[in-house]
Amino acid sequence: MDAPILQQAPKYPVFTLGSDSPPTPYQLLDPDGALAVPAAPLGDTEALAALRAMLLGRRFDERCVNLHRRGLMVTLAPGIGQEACSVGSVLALDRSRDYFVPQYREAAGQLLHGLSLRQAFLWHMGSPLGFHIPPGLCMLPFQAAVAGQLPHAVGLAWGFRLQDQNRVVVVHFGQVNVYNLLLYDKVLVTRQAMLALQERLTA
Ligand SMILES: Cc1ncc(C[n+]2csc(CCOP(=O)(O)OP(=O)(O)O)c2C)c(N)n1
Repeated sequence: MDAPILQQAPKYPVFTLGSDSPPTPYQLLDPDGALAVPAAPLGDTEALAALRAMLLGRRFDERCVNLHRRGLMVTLAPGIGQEACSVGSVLALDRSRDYFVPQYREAAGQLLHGLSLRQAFLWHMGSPLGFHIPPGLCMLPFQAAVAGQLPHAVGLAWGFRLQDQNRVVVVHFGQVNVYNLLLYDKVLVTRQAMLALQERLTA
């Protein structure tokens, strides 16, 4: 993919942590499958490519679940039912320079962003080779430690900004990640890293 497909991102509702009101879902389709917005954000070709990527992710996860049930895989966190989240965000990226930072349920998006099926399978088989990111692939490896990917993604984005590089970093995380980030060690690690960097920059 040479250029971002979504030239103009739709305005998503912002959910403030601790707020009483639940977030308003952003819906493109109504429960009957009819278009709920005036115009489709993707053309037919782009929508088909997205669907293909989602189906590849679904087949990959289903195959992994089967192998896992037969004891042939180790850690497994399938993304079945949430393929659109990772595929949608990857569609907005320029694969040659923007980074995709996954947690562990984003196989569909990772495959679309350029991860090979072999590499994806290797990780689930417990091979350290699964963590090797080939040169040119703008992606960090899967992350099993909840919220561990967040400081990495922030550091990456910050580094690009300091170097005036016009690159986007997208990071995925689940609901519990937010609490891990706020309550546990990650916030301390991130804060410490930020302070150390600030010190170096102002020295
Ligand atoms: C640092 C850390 N603490 C605890 C766990 C155990 N653990 C594995 S998955 C998980 C829940 C994560 O939930 P969420 O962030 O909502 O993502 P989901 O798996 O539901 O997609 C926890 C607590 C872990 N992997 N890492």
